[in-house]
Amino acid sequence: MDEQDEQRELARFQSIIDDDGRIEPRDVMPEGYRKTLIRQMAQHAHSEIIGMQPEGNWISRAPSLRRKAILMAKVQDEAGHGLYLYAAAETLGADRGELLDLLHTGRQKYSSIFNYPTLTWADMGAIGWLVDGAAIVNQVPLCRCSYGPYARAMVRVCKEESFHQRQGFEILHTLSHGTEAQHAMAQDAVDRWWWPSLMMFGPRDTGADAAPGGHTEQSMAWGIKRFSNDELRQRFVDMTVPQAEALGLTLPDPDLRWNEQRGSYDFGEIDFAELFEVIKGNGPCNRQRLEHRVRAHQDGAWVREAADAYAAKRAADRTAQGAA
Ligand code: FAQ
Repeated sequence: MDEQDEQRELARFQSIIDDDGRIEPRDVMPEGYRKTLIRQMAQHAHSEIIGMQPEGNWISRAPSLRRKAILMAKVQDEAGHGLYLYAAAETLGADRGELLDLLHTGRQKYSSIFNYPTLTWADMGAIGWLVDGAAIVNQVPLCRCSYGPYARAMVRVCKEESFHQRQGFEILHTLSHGTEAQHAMAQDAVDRWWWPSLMMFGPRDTGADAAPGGHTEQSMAWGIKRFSNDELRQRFVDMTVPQAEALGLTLPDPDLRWNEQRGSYDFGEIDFAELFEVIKGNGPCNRQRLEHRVRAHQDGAWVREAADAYAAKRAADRTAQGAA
């Protein structure tokens, strides 16, 4: 493509963005747009597969067969979400093996939330209710992302996340209305997961707790992100407070109160120093999560080799059939 053609194609890209249309894999796009999408989608995919670990930890200890079956299905769903997202990143020319290598060597991130330990069964409820709840608030707008394959993957992911959120709510509801000890266990889990869930939305939009070189402004201009981190965080708080009341549980924030003027809840200061430490690799479980992930990848080498051998055999058979 000569320079003039490229300019024309880039003008076409901009007009699709301006008209709130969808960019598809074969469309010409600015290099920055492609790189931003690969970064975000890869981090998102990594979060889904690392996110299997905290809950996977409780599959063998679920309190009933029904709970075990549900938890296994949920963890399996997260693996599926990882697959949709890696496949969507591949439509931009990314190589899945290379993305995994970037994760395994700590050069690409995954969500901070999965670096916290799951200490009791009630944590399964808190993850479903709060972590999947936060994920839904963040991901529903991504169903309108300007990049078609990412937007379409998100539609399916969000449907599944809604089930996840409801099963978490149901676990906590059962515990909260059970014995005194069960209620205390549910409250303790919510106390531990509330603030890290608010951190999932990322650094603040402005001020001292904003990320140096943050991506929001450019990502919003490109229609990748539709709302800023603080806007989505506020939406999550407003949605969650009445649900906590319905559960009979409290949220661990003395500053949480309805603000009549803003028509939203005010909430206390988030410890962003903690978020930045976890993102840097210094959270409670960062090392354990990455080591486990690398080990699982190594253990799965024989499956990849068998799949390659099978594909090569099929290709050879087809060639032989064609020659016959
Ligand atoms: N953790 O300028 P921004 C799930 C990084 S849900 C770690 O705001 P951006 C479902 C950010 O990457 C969780 N790093 O960046 C599930 C950037 O670093 P970089 C996953 C964080 O991209 C539930 C820097 O800080 N969901 O898995 C975090 O515009 C239950 C500056 O930040 C998604 O990934 C964080 N919390 O906005 C699974 C959703 N926050 O790349 C299992 C898609 C920020 O410059 C069980 N992603 N950073 O080195 C997004 O919406 C965005 O990427 C944000 C960050 C909002 C996460």
